[in-house]
Amino acid sequence: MTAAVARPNIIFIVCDDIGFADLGCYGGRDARFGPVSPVLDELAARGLKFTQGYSNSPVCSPTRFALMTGRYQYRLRGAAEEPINSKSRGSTTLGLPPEHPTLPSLLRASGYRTALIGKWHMGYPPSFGPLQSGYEEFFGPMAGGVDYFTHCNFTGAHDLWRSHEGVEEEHAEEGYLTDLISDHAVDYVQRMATGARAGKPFFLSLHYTAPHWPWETRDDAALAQEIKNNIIHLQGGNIHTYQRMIHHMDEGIGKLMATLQAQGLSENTLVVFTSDNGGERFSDNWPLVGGKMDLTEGGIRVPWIAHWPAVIAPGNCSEQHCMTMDWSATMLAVAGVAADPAYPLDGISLLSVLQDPRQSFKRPLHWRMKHRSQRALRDGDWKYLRVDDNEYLFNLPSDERERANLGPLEPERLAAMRQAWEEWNATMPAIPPDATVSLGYSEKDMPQR
Ligand SMILES: [Ca+2]
Repeated sequence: MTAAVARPNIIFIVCDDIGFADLGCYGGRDARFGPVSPVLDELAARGLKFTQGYSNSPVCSPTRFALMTGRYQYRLRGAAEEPINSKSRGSTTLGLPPEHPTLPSLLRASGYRTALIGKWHMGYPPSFGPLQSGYEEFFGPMAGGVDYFTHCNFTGAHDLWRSHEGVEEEHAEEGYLTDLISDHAVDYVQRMATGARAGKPFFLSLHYTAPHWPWETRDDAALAQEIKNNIIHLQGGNIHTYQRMIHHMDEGIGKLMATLQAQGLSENTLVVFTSDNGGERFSDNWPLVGGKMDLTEGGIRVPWIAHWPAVIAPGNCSEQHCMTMDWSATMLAVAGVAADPAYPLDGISLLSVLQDPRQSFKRPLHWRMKHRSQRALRDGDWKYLRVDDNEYLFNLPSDERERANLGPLEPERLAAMRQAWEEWNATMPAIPPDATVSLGYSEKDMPQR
């Protein structure tokens, strides 16, 4: 970064369970009503789009631990839950430990204003919560999934919160959650604008629950009453509702971008958009296979869009390999903030790629899941994958769909990648025996491919 560019504001947008090809700019089909994501498509056109970017996990809360810490989530007990579920309310172990340095705590200590608007999903107060982990402000749910109208979680408990005098308090507010989150984000930027123009930048985590179940659009308040005891909503939904839910979020991001423009902040605000994991039952993950909970590409390859007119040239595409925690490192780098030496980052900054998309660097990426004993290593063109007791080797540029297993043709390469994965895994804590796996549905509920 040149000295002429002041430290940017940062808005990091994470949506929930979107598929690799749900957005128009990633090849998604139009909906009946037209383009699904015109705002995000324009953001990509005016910014930088990554085609080989990943989430740290194929499921919600582990990815969020990696985002917050800039480290492989396997280092923390709470992140071993696949995912944290509502039964963990009251737990003193299943959450993000408040003493752990985080992306917002490090930015805040360096002078940033910080807020989380949207989903937390890393443990419940009083032991855990966003205000204990670096955010000055919070509005949103603590759980992994809540109804868009009743704001109740899977157990039926009301789960909408806000910050009040430095602590999280339960908060009732009527409205469609996607719109509430957008409105609170717009309000936050308006309140921070004067300070931001005077050299006090802000970091806003904008964590939509959309397009996660239940399958409700802005017009479905009556449906929310019908399914209030069953928000996983296995008997409902369709691609049309699903696309509308994404569109509602896209509209909100449009309002936010217009607010940045009106406040004179759009030039030097880094806006990043991604998903916490791959797509769920109504998602389009084309051309990838699998989805949420899978280490096949459909579970972990996600959209990554970065928009920052002061630094990022418009209209480019990057094939740089990266995962969620690399973006944590990137945000610290653009703010000129060092990690805590006692908690060195596993993430690597992508700032050089943002500045010049022709740049790229070698970036091996590792994953593991208790669910089905999965493991994966992406290294260059190659991917080593294990699911249950089966091992595979894929050449991703020639076979993104992971159908042509080259393991039998290249046993030495497979063995070398297995060895590399095991050497990495030996540097991580073991998977705790009592870690839980929670599946939303199985083949009893709907046929699998
Ligand atoms: Ca998710």
